[in-house]
Amino acid sequence: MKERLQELKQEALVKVKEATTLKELQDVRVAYLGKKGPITEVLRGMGKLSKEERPVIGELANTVRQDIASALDEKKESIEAEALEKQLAEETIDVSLPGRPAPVGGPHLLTSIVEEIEDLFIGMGFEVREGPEVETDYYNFEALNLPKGHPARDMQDSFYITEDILMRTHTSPVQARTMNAIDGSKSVKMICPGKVYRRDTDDATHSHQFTQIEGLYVDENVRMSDLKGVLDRFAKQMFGEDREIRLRPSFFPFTEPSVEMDISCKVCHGEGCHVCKKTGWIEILGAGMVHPRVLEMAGYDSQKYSGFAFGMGPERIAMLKYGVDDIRHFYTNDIRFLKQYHKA
Ligand code: 2U9
Repeated sequence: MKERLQELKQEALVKVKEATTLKELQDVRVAYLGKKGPITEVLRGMGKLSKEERPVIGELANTVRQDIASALDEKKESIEAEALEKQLAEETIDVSLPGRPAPVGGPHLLTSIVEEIEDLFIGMGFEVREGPEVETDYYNFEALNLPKGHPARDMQDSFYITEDILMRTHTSPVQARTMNAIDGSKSVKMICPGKVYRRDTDDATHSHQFTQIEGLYVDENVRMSDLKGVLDRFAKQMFGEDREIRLRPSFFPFTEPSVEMDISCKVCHGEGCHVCKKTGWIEILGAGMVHPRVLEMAGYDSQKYSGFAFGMGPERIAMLKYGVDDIRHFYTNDIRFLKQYHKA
């Protein structure tokens, strides 16, 4: 029996040595140390042995079991260590490799232009105010001298939500609300940028939703020459110090007198070219002195207070400044278009 046990031990140790995977190792464990294995078999046959032999063989059988078990454990550790080593080698990262650049975005052209215009007017003492895009008929029309029956209130031209509520068609209600809130006793010097809505069919120069920046300055003794000075500074700072402005008579229900402002054409310097349609001038914005009725409706004494107002479309400003030929570029967000205006 001694020999049989020694033989089994040698056999088992060879198989442990030969095993290369954890699965093979487990098979060896089951084959030699399992309940149905040869060592258990030997132990079972011990009943037939003499009293003297029994403890000797019992001890030997246990030693053999333990030797095989420790050989199995050692081998298991070495197979696991080898696997880990291999995994680490495969997953090695070359920290000296250059990084992959992450794409960097930038502000939308329209955002940049609006901020540039805001900064410019902040520099002249204007505050930036915002207001609701869903407006009441009163603030969008009535308070701006567009009484019931006025053609601009046509259902066909605006997005009405109810008979009395609509998407604002200009940012002027923000100014009307501000003037109302301070109850005609203080000066107002503000600009309001924001989205406006009109029922237009979209094309290269029209959009059903676009941006406006309007300005308002109300105080005692505000004159047309103040308006001209502010707009001249705006035009020069925005388009270049060599630009001239001119004011042409126009009409808006909320201003009287009303004007439209042109800037001299940079391409032909007033000679006339395709950009300025041979006139030498390019239309930029509308403006005027706030209509006394608008001042009165907001609670101001129009004998004591006067004001100027202006309105422009930043899309148009950006189109002229950068030669963009289609207003839809601002809203379709083609990255190839937008990327051109990301500052480095
Ligand atoms: C109040 C009083 C007067 C705002 C003004 C314009 C002239 C104007 C257009 C320019 C191009 C709109 O973006 S556009 O389509 N705007 O010409 N806007 S005066 O006048 C006001 C505003 C508020 C209380």
